[in-house]
Amino acid sequence: MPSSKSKPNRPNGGETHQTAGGAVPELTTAQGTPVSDDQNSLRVGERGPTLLEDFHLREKIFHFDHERIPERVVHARGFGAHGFFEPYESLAEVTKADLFQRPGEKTPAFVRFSTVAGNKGSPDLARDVRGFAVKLYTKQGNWDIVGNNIPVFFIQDAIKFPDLIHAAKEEPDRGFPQAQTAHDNFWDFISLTPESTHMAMWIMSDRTIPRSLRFMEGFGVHTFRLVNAKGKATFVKFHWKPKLGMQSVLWNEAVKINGADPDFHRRDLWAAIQTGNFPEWELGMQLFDEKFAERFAFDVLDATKLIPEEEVPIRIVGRLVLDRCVDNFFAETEQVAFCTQNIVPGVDFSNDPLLQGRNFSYLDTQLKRLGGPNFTHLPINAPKCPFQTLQQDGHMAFINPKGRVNYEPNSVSGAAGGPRETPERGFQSFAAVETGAKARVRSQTFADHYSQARQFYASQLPIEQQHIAEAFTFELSKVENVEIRARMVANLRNVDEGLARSVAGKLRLDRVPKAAKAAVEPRSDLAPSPALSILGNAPATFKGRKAGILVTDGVDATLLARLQRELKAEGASFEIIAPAIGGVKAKDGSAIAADQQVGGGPSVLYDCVALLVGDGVEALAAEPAARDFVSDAFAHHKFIGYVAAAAPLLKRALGPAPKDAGMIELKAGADVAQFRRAIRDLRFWARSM
Ligand code: HDD
Repeated sequence: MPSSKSKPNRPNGGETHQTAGGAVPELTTAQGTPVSDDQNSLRVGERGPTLLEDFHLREKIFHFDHERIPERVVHARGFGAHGFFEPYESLAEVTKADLFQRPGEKTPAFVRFSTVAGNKGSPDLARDVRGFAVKLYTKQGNWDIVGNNIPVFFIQDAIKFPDLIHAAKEEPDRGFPQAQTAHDNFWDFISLTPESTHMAMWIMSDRTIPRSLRFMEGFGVHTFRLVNAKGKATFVKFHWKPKLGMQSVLWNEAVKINGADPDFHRRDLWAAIQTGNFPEWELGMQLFDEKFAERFAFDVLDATKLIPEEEVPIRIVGRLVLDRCVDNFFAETEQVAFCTQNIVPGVDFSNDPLLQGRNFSYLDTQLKRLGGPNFTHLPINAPKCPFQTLQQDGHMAFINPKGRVNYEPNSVSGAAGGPRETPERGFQSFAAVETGAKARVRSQTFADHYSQARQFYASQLPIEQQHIAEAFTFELSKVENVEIRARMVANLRNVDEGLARSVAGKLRLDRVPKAAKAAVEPRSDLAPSPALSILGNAPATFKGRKAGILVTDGVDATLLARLQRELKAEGASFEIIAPAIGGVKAKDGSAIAADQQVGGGPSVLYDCVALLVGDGVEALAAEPAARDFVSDAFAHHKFIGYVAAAAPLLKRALGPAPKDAGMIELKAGADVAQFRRAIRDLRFWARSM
């Protein structure tokens, strides 16, 4: 009888990867029993039935069967990283929160970015709000700022959240569309919910197609309170400002990125951190008192409104740096549980009805998702400061009280008596005085649904306004019911007549519908807020961005090296794209390695492109992927550096030489330096105007 250890018995033809003793860890079962054979199940004879007693097989399959946990009901697709927060100054005058007391002291942080509507496997460049959730492991407990990359929200009351999400997600009968708001149910709900109009403007702007998670702002959205040691409260809105500035892609690019690299955002964040280019945001606070809240044109408890930076300036108080990728995606990014209710002494809630509802939802959802009340024991969720409760047992309890006493009050003195409350240090709610009749009402101060939508639109540059009109056109063109399209345009008439007419025209509506009836007459006297524009606040640097350098055999190696040096000096990265992944041979005979084959490295993955081609250009120009590389870069307003030899490729991709100042011929080092200066504008917008 042949031995079960004989070489042909192994599926890979006999090669073994057994432990040779020493450094290689031994494979065991979950019970620690060493495994002798992980290739074959236990059977009777060579061709006989498998035995039920094969505990290794059963344990392995059993565990595999249960590998998935329910994905988040919203924000399922996300990507997280570790880092730290450090304050620039003491904020003791406004808050006693421990993390803001000592300038330069680092508080560990974990951040998870996400999209909202799509499932866990949906593409990164869906047009969607991005979640921006920050967990700060302070010395007085965990503080979660569970925010988004947009400062306002769709709805004013948490009771509407299930409706909003049902409408946004795939339709229940057919199970599609995935990760898109471009369908009937979403726009049906939005067009019937005027309070969402402001948010609709934001989601149709380029904010929902960010170029990188690193180039997004973040917002706490709600008004919160900070409370100082004397018990004095100050209202606050939280902002995260990216050090590398904001940047988005074009919709046409987003669609193509989703095909070329559905993991575009997570790969980008991973690569940046792994290469030591740690993304950084500054924490800003808009601080204001009750008096301001009373005189402000809108209710500060209404999450569909923002406070313009021009009205309450943002005080920059510290920075958040992400400097470490996760070791294990599931353990950290998937199991992290953010809860708006997680706050620390010195921070408090406001009465924002959306926030109040969220405070229930997040704790509740973790029970389903993580399977029990002990999710706080998981290393990613556990505080990093000492913590002790009298909670016990339940599924997977692995922090268990020792000793006899598990209740309070008790008469056991000292440490054996267990943890005790600390009135001085412990969290105390701000003693707000609340009165009023119990009722299901919406305050009249929440009733103006259009004025800030109008202000947002007026604050955009013409090209940004054009993108908004195009986004509405795209989305509403996917809506099958003409009445819904018209109802949305009727809402837009309260925002901007030009926008409404342009969208109506592009949808070819029979007629421009009458403006929707507004609960409160929209104001037209709100000054534009320049801070709300992305392009108006462009960063003027190519730092953190990526160039795509297309090469063929015969490339000028000196010019290539110069370009690479300039890009590095700018703090940018680059990839070499070649006809074959094996690379090319330069004019001087040297071998140039490739990062991408031209079919796998379309220009949508890069912020600018350079065409450093040589003899191989004719063959390259025959490839559709190479022509798309050029024509897409051109259509997406990217700066294009090229050498004279690129003429046949340019001609086949773009037709007869459409030269503009965004296309820079690279003859010598000086041109490369000029190219470097030009790409700091990120896009050559003049091309479209
Ligand atoms: Fe929410 C997840 C942000 C309103 C209920 N939300 C979730 C995440 C973010 C936000 C970033 C993902 C956290 C992570 O990465 O794990 N949500 C927001 C913002 C809102 C908001 C900025 C409005 C200002 N959310 C909101 C409401 C409700 C919820 C009104 C319910 C009443 N959100 C949830 C949830 C989720 C969630 C169901 C799903 C997974 C989770 O909590 O942990 O509880």
